[in-house]
Amino acid sequence: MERTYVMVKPDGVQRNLAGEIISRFEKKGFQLVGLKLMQITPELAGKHYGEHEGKPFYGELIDFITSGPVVAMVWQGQNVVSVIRNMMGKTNPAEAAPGTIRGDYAVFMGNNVVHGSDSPESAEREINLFFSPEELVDYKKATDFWLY
Ligand code: RTP
Ligand code: MG
Repeated sequence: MERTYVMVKPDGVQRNLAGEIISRFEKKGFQLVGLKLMQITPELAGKHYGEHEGKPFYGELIDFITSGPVVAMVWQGQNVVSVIRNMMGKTNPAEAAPGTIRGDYAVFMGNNVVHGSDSPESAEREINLFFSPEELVDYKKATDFWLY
């Protein structure tokens, strides 16, 4: 079953949106398999956002993502990577459609409340970066039959 790395960013935690964001993915029918509140170090931030090193917004991005605690999560389900990206909305909240998380709760590119892996390959890399295998829980849900 496909998995993705999702994170409520520091602005989302400060604005008490963690529960709302988790709730959307739960109601959609995805399964939570890993969850923790953590403070990202500059070193981990550099690894996570390595693809953006050298870009003009890189410094601000690292400062922002290390500015307060984040809620790190792993979600599982069919096509979970692309479906969660769609539920998040466009990177720039000003362009994100109403009904998406960024469309409903954010206005500014730098503070867009949520992260989700952009491909299954990124998901595997990011899950390994943020979670050890023992932190991920493999379990059956009684409702599996009613989903998908
Ligand atoms: P994320 O990785 O944070 O989930 O966001 P994303 O995939 O939608 O966007 P990405 O291209 O990976 O960019 C990472 C974060 O960098 C900031 N950004 N600023 N000023 C700019 O042109 C610009 N481009 C990107 C955003 O905060 C974005 O979430
Ligand atoms: Mg990205």
